[in-house]
Amino acid sequence: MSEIGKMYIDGQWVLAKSGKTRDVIGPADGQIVAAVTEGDKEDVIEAVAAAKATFDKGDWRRTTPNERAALLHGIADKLAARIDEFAALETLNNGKPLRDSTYDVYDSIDCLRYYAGLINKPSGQKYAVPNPDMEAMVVREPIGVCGQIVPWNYPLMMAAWKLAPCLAAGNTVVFKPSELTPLTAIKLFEILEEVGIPAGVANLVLGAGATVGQEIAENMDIEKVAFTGGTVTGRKIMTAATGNLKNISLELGGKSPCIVFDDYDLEKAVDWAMFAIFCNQGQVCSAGSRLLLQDTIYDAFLERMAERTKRIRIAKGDAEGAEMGPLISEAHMNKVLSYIEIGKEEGARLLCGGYRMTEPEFADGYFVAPAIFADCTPDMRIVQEEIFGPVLAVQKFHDEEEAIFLANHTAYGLAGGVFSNDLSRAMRVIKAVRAGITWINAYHPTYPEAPWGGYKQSGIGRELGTFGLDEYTEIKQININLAPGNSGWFEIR
Ligand code: TXE
Repeated sequence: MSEIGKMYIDGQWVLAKSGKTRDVIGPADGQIVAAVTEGDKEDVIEAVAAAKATFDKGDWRRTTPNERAALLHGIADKLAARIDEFAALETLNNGKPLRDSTYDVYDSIDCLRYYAGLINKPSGQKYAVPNPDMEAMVVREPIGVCGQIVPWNYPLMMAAWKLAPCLAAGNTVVFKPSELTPLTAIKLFEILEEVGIPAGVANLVLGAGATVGQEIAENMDIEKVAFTGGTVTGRKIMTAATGNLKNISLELGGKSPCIVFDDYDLEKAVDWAMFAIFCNQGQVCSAGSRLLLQDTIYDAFLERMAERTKRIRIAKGDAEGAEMGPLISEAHMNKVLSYIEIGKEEGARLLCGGYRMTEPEFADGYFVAPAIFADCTPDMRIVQEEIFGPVLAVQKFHDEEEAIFLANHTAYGLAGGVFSNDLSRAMRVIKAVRAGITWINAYHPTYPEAPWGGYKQSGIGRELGTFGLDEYTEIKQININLAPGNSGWFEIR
C-alpha cells in the first residue's frame, strides 16, 4: 500500500501526534483502499494556532482580491487538468459512479471560479445619514479563523463549496473531511500547496467527528464554524460552539417533497422523480425522498416508476455505464436497511427493491436495491425521518391544498419540487412550500451562483452565491467626520 495520508498543518505534511492511523474502506467491495493518519484534539489545537498566527500577522487578509482570485483560479486550473484522476479517486473512496464523480469535479471547478470572479466585484454600502458632515459606510472584512466540517456524500465538492468562499474572503481555515472519505481532500490540499496558498492559511486535519470535529466546534480561537451533515450532529456542533458564541452556518438533513400534478407529462415526471431520489444512491441532503402524487395519476405513475427503477444499472462505480453504486459504509447500509424494515412494519407497500444485493459482484460491497414504498401516511417514520439512501416514500393527494399540507408536514425544510403545466398553480404551491431550494418542473439542478440552504431544522445560513461569501465576512460600519469641529457634547472648560 502507498504512503499513509497525512494532514497539512502550517504548510507541512504531518502525521498525527498520537501516531494512530485509520484504514479507508472502499464501499464497492469493503476492501482497504488507503491508510491515513488519525488526528485528534491536540492536532486541531496546533492547526488552529497556525491559522490564528497567520490571520493575526495580517499578510493574508491584506492580499488583494485579485491575488486571492489568482490563487483560486490556479486551484481550479490544476483540478481541471486532473479531472479523471480526482474522479477515479472519489469513486474508489465514496463508491459513486464515475459519471457522478466527474460531475462533482466540474462543479468544484465552477465553484472555485465563481468565487474567484466574485471577490473583486463591488461590495459594501454607503448611507445618507442625518448629519451632512458625516459619511457612513459599510465594509465587509474576513471573520478570522474558520473551522469547516464536511460529510462523505460529496467529499470534493463540499470541500470546494466550503474552502472557496472562506479563502476568497481572506479568512484562514482548519478543514476536516469526513473520516470515511479523506482521499480527495488530501489531494486538493496538495494543489493548494502547489499554487502557493501561504503556510498557515489553509490547514487540513483528519480524524473522527467526536474528537477532531468536536474540538473544531469548541475551540475558543475559531470564530466561525461551518458544517454540512446530519441534523443530530448539527445540533451537537451548535451546542459546542456556544463557548465563544461562534458565527455558525449549518447545512443539515432534509425530507424534501417532490409534488406531481396530473397535468404534467407522466413519463417526464417519472424520470425527474427517479433522479430526485436515486441520484448519488439517495445520499443527498436535498433528495426528493417524499413523492406526492395526485390521486388521478397515482397508480399509473407508480407502475411506470417501479418498472424503470428495477432497470436502473447498478454496478461498481468504475464499471462502464454505472448509474448507481454502493452506499458509503456497512454501518450506513445497515441503517438504511433497518428503515426498510420499519417501512414494512408501518404498513407501507414496497413496490420494488429494498434489499441488500448479494450477487457475486456485489456481495462484499454495500449495495441496496432502490426501494419505493407506496401508500405512506404522514406520520410514518419513513415519511418523517431522513433515511439518506435509495428509499422513496410515496403519498397520495387530492388537490393543491392537500399537497401543500403534506409537503410542509415535516421538521425539515431544505428543498422541494413541483411538476405542473399550470404555471400559476406551480408557483402558488412552490411559494407555499417552506424550503430554501426549490424547483418547478425539474428537481436537483443547482449552480454555484445561487444560494443553498434550508428552512426549519434543515439548517442555518446559506452556502454559494453572494450569500455564501457574506457568511465568511464580518460587517463593519465606518463613520467619517468631514467637519473640523468638536463633538459639542460637553462644554469645553
Ligand atoms: O453524518 P455526520 P453521518 C445525515 C444522514 C445520515 C446521518 C448520519 O441522514 O444518515 O446524517 O451520517 C463530523 N462534532 N447526513 O454520521 O455525523 C463527521 O466526522 C463535530 C446528511 O455520517 O453528520 C463528518 O465529518 N463534527 C448530510 C461530518 O460531521 C462531527 C451528509 C458529517 O457527519 C461530530 C451526511 C461532532 N460531534 C449525513 N460528529 C447532508 N446534509 O448532506 C460527527 N462529525
